[in-house]
Amino acid sequence: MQFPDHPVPIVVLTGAGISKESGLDTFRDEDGIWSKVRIEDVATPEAFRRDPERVMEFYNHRRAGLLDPAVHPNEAHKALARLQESWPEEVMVVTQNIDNLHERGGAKDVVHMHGELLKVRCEACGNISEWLEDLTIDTPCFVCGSVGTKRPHVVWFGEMPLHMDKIEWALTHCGLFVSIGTSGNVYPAAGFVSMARLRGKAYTIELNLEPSEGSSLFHECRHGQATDLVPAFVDELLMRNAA
Ligand code: BV8
Repeated sequence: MQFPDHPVPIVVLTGAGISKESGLDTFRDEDGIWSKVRIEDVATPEAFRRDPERVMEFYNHRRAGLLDPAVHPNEAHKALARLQESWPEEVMVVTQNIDNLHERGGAKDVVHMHGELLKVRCEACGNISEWLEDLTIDTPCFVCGSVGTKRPHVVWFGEMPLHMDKIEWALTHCGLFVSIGTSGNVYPAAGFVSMARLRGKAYTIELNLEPSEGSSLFHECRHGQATDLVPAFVDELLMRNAA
């Protein structure tokens, strides 16, 4: 299969690696988040039922980290926004990240399949609202007044990721699938490359620091830092289109 020779709809999947050079930790690298805390203690519905304060504290810490003035979108986030703006076909950015660096880098309509760190949800009334402070179990819902029902608006292990219908439709209709900064360990995102290849007949490319779990599934892999690879890849795409 060849790289598409005309503009096609693109789906870009991003993971923690794209935000690493902005100062946010990845999960499964040597010094990553899952080397310091156990998934079972902080990122499952069972953990939240067992010890909500511990889970709140984990996300309060990460929220404060994201709001640190030193954390900015990097050249990879900005390059994807440039691609969205200049590419004649749709460019859907689907992210597993719960940070807001794609939006701050200028990307539009970002699909957050694992939720958003700066939002909270009330399990009683379903209200989702922006949240920039620490969250405690005593924080009442300002819509329905319930106490003890607010939680981070994130998808934990064992929960259904968000926007799956929209993502699967896009994967089935895209001509190019690009996976950036993800280790390919977490499903269903790790299965998107196969879905794009088999259902969408897309050309598939991995841009990552090192070969991911599923790197053999891609037509092409480029390895290096996201801030080098992504701007160069976007320039290449836009040049091919201009030629
Ligand atoms: C579900 C919460 C049912 C938010 C996270 C088979 C099929 C389907 C499901 C399963 C299956 N097998 C197992 C499952 C269940 C499970 C799962 O996948 N378990 C794994 C561990 C085996 N999945 C689920 O429970 C999901 N729900 O499946 O529902 C369903 C079934 C079918 C269809 C639909 C639904 C829910 C998963 C959500 C989990 N929530 N976190 C938060 O706190 O953040 S997961 C967590 O991992 C983060 O969200 C993160 O985004 C995600 C993925 O990690 P990565 O982004 O890839 O990060 P990682 O550190 O691993 O890798 C970083 C990469 O970057 C590395 O390769 C590194 O080399 C690279 N890198 C580093 N620096 C750079 C760089 N690259 C470029 N430049 C750099 N500078």
